[in-house]
Amino acid sequence: MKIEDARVIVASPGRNYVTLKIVTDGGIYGIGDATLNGRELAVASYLSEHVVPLLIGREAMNIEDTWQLLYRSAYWRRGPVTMAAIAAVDMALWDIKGKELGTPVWNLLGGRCRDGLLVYSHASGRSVDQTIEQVHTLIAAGYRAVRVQCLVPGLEAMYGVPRADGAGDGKGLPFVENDWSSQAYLRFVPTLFAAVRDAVGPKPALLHDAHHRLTPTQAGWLGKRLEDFQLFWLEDAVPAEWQDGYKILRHHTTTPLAVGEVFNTIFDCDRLVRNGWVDYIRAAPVHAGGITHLRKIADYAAPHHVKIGCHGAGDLSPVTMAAAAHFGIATYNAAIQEHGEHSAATHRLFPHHWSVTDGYLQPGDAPGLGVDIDEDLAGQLPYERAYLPVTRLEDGTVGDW
Ligand code: GCO
Ligand code: MG
Repeated sequence: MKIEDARVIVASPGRNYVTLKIVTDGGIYGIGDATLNGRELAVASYLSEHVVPLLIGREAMNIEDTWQLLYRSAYWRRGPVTMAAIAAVDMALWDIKGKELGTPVWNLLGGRCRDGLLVYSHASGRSVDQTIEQVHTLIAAGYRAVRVQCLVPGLEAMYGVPRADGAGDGKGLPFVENDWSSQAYLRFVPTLFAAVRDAVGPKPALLHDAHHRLTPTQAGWLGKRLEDFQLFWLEDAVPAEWQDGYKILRHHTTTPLAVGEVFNTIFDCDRLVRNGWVDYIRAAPVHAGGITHLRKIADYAAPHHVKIGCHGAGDLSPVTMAAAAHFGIATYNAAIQEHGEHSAATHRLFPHHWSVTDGYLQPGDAPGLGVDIDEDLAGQLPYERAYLPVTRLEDGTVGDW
């Protein structure tokens, strides 16, 4: 079965998504997500200018061979743009293989090894009371795990919290800069978790995302103060370009640590995993080379007691959620999956068989990935330039978003 055509579809049902559709000579097609939030067109052009010409005429069933060819032939290996492009091809080829063989991708990955994949959703309030209310609402809706973010008193806007006018937390907007104070944040977060634990009791899993803003010693201070509230994890406490930051952090707290939504290969995870400096790797199928490469990361992590909890924010398309669902139901050390919100228009654009019931993600039984794209609708939703924000520290220097 040869690849006959491949095309890149960029559509914006409220935010931009980049999708690759690969069509075979037998008419079977597969789709893959290539969305890199804020840099979408770089991946779209990498795909259409450099990758698609290499795909035409290739055997569609040889996923590993195509993966290796795209990875090695570039010479300039790794990086988010390259790896998101390879990921899209990889997902589309798994989708095609499943359709050709008439079976869901999870079956091709070894079959189910759990009943459902635990998911976490987001509670994000502008006050502690509002945040607690959202945690209660999510638990009532069946979620067993909730990420808790709340606006730090004194700040106007921050990561993970809706703006004062009710809009998203700054993502998908023209470029904005928000003020940031790590000191105010550090003072506040332990009081937030004391209040939330008090309100919900010991059972619900609570998570928190520090979004790469702290130094190792600041993060150690925070992690230590959160120990009594038994977080499921503290995410991205420090940026991980310098992995030894996690070594320092690890020695200051027993709060479980998660990192890796910005990782794109196994090399980003290597020292963290090998040295046991983190508990969870958050690489996602879309940014870490697809199902093929994510499986290798998971297999490397497993004997080191490191689990996988894939990134799944709303800027990763429902195609990635499908890939994560198939991966997670069939991968022994997949522990949890983020379930970010998609707009109603996004669900319409990407009809899918995956679903979340009773706090668990189910991939469904449709052949392939069980997800599609409505190309007519995509044609009516043109790309809109959008940026992620940055922060400014009190003295005016640029901080981490
Ligand atoms: C998360 C992430 C996201 C990222 C976003 C960037 O944990 O869900 O931190 O919210 O900020 O995906 O595009
Ligand atoms: Mg995050």
